[in-house]
Formats: sequence, structure tokens, C-alpha cells
Amino acid sequence: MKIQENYENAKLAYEKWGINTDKVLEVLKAIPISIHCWQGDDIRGFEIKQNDLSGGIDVTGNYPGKAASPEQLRNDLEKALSLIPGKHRVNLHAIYAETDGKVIERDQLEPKYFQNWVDWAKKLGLGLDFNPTLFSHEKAADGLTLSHPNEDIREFWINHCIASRKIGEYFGRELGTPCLTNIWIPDGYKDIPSDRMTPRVRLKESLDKIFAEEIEPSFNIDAIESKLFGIGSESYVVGSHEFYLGYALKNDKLCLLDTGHFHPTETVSNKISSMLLYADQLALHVSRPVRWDSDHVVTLDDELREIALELVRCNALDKVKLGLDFFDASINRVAAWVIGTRNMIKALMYALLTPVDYLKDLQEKGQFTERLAIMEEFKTYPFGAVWDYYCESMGVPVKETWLDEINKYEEEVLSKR
Ligand code: RNT
Ligand code: ZN
Repeated sequence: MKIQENYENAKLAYEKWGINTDKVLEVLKAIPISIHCWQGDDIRGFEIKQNDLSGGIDVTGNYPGKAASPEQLRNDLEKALSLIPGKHRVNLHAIYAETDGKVIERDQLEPKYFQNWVDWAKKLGLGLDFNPTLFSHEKAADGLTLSHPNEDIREFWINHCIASRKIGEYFGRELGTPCLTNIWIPDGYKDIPSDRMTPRVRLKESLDKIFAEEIEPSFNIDAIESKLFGIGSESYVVGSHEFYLGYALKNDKLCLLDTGHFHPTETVSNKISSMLLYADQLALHVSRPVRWDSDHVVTLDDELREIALELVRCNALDKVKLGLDFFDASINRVAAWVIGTRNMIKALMYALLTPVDYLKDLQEKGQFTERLAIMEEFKTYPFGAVWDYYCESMGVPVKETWLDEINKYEEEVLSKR
């Protein structure tokens, strides 16, 4: 009862600003978040021949209960999804193939190895997204893949990426919603390169070969993810932001911006409006870098809100594909999904409950005192009441009560693994 009552009061408060909270919730409901499966098992995957995590990324922590099989991972995802309002998507990596005990090389992967995932997604009404995995592999051991000087190694990874795009096409066709297939590679050098151009020339040629294969864009959409540095590629990353921005614009691909892949004071929120002037669509990996690209669980911080505000201000909610990318093994992994995804949705709700047009107008008129004042006042508008109402109306736990479900799941399922 209180939830309804609080909502009605909040509704009046926002109505004064011409914001209809019921309509906001309708819009919010239609925004899918692509939830990355790899938070559930510390990016291990299910390859028969297991390799250590590589590629300059790292998962720290040893919280018990990580998923050790596809069934466990799907169950964990289902638990998380039951605590998150709305219909979302699940983002897979190639290492999550199910090959029935057989070693299948990555360049030989086929849609059939993902049939269980597709059946599961159909059952739950989820869309699927995909990523070729160009790390944690002997052919990526020296930190180079698509830009490798060795042609055979490049060829192997090119074929893996082509195979991945076909898997994406299969997801899109089967599930009736296009799959975003995102290519991220770790390629780079630890120390100052003596030649920055040659690896980039090779990466460009490799991408050209990968995308030469025509794939129906209503089933599969290609994205390319840039990076600034990684562990072991501190001095130079082949696939930098400028590299992929240029490539994407010229070749009609989506740029994927990961919020941890830029200089510490450089923000993705500030890039969205510029990039949308030249690209119809963008994709994001929302993460939280702490001092480096640490991939902490997303919190409702200033930058998250600013990203959401930019999407609303730029009228870009259907142009920017939202995905998450964090991995923390020091806390309950299912809770990590719930916290990060709920925060992403909260940020979107916050942005939708902001009088963006009014604020734009203040700026146009040079009324900067009022601009700052109103933006700050809105931080304490009763947005929590709208959030609680939304959770209740979507049939998911209100406020922190979702944690009870997690504790129960940990006791009954995770602790027994
Ligand atoms: C790495 C990239 C990449 C990975 C995932 C696992 O820095 O962000 O997106 O996190 O593909
Ligand atoms: Zn990423």
C-alpha cells in the first residue's frame, strides 16, 4: 500500500515538470540491457581444453559458488533475471559453446554448439548477443591475434570471427531479434612500439576479411570494441579508439565503447553526442573502472547517470545498444549481476525522470545558475518511490528484499557446488 501511495505522491511531484511517470515506466520497460554471462564464472567458459584467462584482463576474488557448467550458469542467470525488472538479453562469448565433451577449435565453431543457449533463450523470451573469444588461448599467448605478424595465426582468428558472426546470425534468426556480435581483441605491446602502423594495417586487413562475408544485418549486427591499454599492453593497443572509430564509420559497423577503456578522466558520456552525429548506432559496455580498467560492478554513480542522461537528451535510447561488462569474483556473482543491472535500469529511470528539455532551454538562454540548481534538486526528487513501484509492478522484489532471495539461493544452491 505504501508503495502505491508513495508512487502517487512522486507522480504529482514529477507532473509539475510535465513528466508523466506512467509513460516513463512504459519507455523504461522497453529498454533491453544485454547482461554478460561471464560474470557468472569469472570468464572461464566451457571449453574442453581449458586455458588460463589471458588478454590483459583479470578477475580477482575467490567467492565460492561460481558456475561450473552451462546448466549452473543458466540457472544462475535465471535467478538474477528474476530479480531484475524488465525483459533483457544475455551476452555470450564463444568459450561458452557446448561441444559435448569434444575439443572443437574456435575456428570450427558452429551454431549447433549453442543450441542449448538458444532453446533456453526462447523459453525465457530473451535475446542473445555474442562475442568471439580472442584470448585465453595458445594462439593468443603472445598477446597478438588479428594483427599477429604470423599469417596462420591471423587466419585462425579471422576464421573464428567469421564463425562467430554466423553464430550471431543464427541467434538473430532463431530469436527474432538481431544479435550484436562484438569483436574485442587484446592485441598490443607492453613497451614502446617501434612501429605502430604495421600492426594496425594488419588489423584493418583482418577485419576486412572478417566482414567480407555477407551476413543478413537483420539477424546479426557487427560491433568493434576499442581499448586504451591492458595488463601487458600498457604502451600500445592496436585497436585504439581512433582506429575503430575510423573503421566503423567507413565500413558501417558499430563502435562499441567500454566505459573502462579510456583515460581516467575521459568519459564515454561525453562521446555519445559527437559519435551519434556521424553514426546511426553505437554500442556500450557499461563497466566501472577503479584506477584502471578493473571492471568493477556498476554502481549508480555520476558517470552512469550522465550516460543515461545523454541517451535521453540525444533521443538515442533506440540507437545505443546497452551491454554490461564487469566481473567481480570477490562477492556473490549472482548478486553482482543484480546490483549492476538494477543500477543501469535505475540510471535510465533517473534520466527519464529529468526535465531534459527544460534544462536544455535554460542552457540556450544562458541561465546557468538555474541549470545547476535544477539539475541538483532533481537528485533528491522522489525517484526511489518510482523505482519501488516499478519493481513491484514488474513482479520483482522491492528495495533490498532481493538480497533475501540471493541469500537463500546461496545457501541452497551455490554453497553446495
Ligand atoms: C576487455 C573488454 C572485453 C571483455 C569481454 C570479456 O577489456 O572489455 O569486452 O571484457 O569480452
Ligand atoms: Zn568490454
